[in-house]
Amino acid sequence: MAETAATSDIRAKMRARAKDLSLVELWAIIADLETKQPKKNAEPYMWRWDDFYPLAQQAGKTVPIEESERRALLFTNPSYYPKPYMTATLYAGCSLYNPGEVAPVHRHSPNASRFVIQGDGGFTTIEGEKCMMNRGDLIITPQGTWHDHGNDGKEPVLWIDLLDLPLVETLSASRFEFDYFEEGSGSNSGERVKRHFQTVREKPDHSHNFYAAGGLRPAFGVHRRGTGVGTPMFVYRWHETVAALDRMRSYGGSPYDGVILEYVNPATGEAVVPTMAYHVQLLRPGEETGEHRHTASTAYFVIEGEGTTVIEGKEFAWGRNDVFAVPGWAWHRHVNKSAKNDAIFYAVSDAPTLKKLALYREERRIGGKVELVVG
Ligand code: GTQ
Repeated sequence: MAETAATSDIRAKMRARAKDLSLVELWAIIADLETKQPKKNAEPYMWRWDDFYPLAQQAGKTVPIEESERRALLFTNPSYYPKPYMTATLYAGCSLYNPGEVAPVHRHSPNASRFVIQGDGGFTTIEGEKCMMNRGDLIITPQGTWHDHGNDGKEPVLWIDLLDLPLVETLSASRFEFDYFEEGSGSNSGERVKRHFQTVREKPDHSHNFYAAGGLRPAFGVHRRGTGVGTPMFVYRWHETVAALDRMRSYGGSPYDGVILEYVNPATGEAVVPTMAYHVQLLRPGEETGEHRHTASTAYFVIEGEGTTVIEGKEFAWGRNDVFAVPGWAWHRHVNKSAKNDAIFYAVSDAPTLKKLALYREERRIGGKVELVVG
C-alpha cells in the first residue's frame, strides 16, 4: 500500500491525534525499539578525585549535615542528570562527615553499602552492631537493616555510598523509614520508645570476629540479622581483603579482571545482597586484561595505582580515588600502566540482578573477533 498525498495527510492527523491520546505509533519508533544489540542507556564516565575532593571539602565547611542528614555528592551519569543514577541500576556518592557529625537511624528498601576512602573515626551502627570504619573497609547494609552513621574521630571522614536505588525506583519499590523504636528501659520498660540512634547491643567487631575466617563457617548462632535478606557479615576489613589478594597474586586470575575476589555472604557463599555483586580486584604491574562486554553495569573506585580503562574505544586514565562507570553492554579492558606498582579496584556490579532475570549476556573480543561467553 503506497503512501499517497491523501494518506499522508490522514497520517499526519493520526499522529497528532495519537499524541493527544498518549498513544505512540510503533511504526514511528520501531528502529529505536527493536535493536539487534542491547542499548547503552548510560555513558562511560569518570569523576576525578582532584575535581570532586575540593568540592566535598567546601560542602563540609558550608553545608550543615542537618540539611540532608547525610552530606553527599552523587556521581551522576550525564545521561540521567540530574537524576542521581550512575548507571541504569546503580547509585553512587561520596559522603563527608566532620568530627562529631551524625546521621540519625533509618532504613530503606534499596540495598546499600559504604567503602571508606579516608578518615579513621567513622562508624555505622547496623542492627545494633557499631562498625568502626577505616580506609578500604566495606560496610554492607542489606535492604531493611536499620543503620545510623557518625564520626568519632578528629578529621573528616569520607566514604563511597553505593545503592541499587535506581533499580528499586524503576520497580516502584523504593521506600525509606525514619521512625525507629526500641524497648524502653527503667521507668519506660515494656514500652516502645522512639530513638534517633540505635543502642549498641552486639560485641565490638562482631561481624569480623564471627565471619572473617573464610572457609570456617560458625556452626552455632543464627545467620540471620535484620530482615534476613543479604549477608549477616556487615563489615569486610581491608587488612583481610588485601592479604587475600596478595596470597593470590601468582595465580592467573580472570582474563578480564585480573585477580578478582567477590565479597560474599559467609553463611551461604552468595552475593552479599540480592541485586549487586561487590568485588575487589588486583591488576599486577603491567597487567593488561582482555576485552569484554556484558549486560551488567559496573561502578569502579580506584583504591590504588595508575592506569587506563578503555571503554567503547575511549581511554579513561585513572589514579588513586578516581571513580568511573562502565554502563551495560560497553566494551572495556583495563591496563595497569605501572611496571612496578599494583593497581587495585573496588568494583560493584548489578550482575546478580541480570542473572536472576536470565538477562545476563557476555561477549569477548579477541583480535577483532567477537565471541559469545554467556547468553
Ligand atoms: O548513608 O545511609 O547516599 O541511606 C543514600 C541513602 C546514603 C546512608 C545515601 C542512604 C545513605
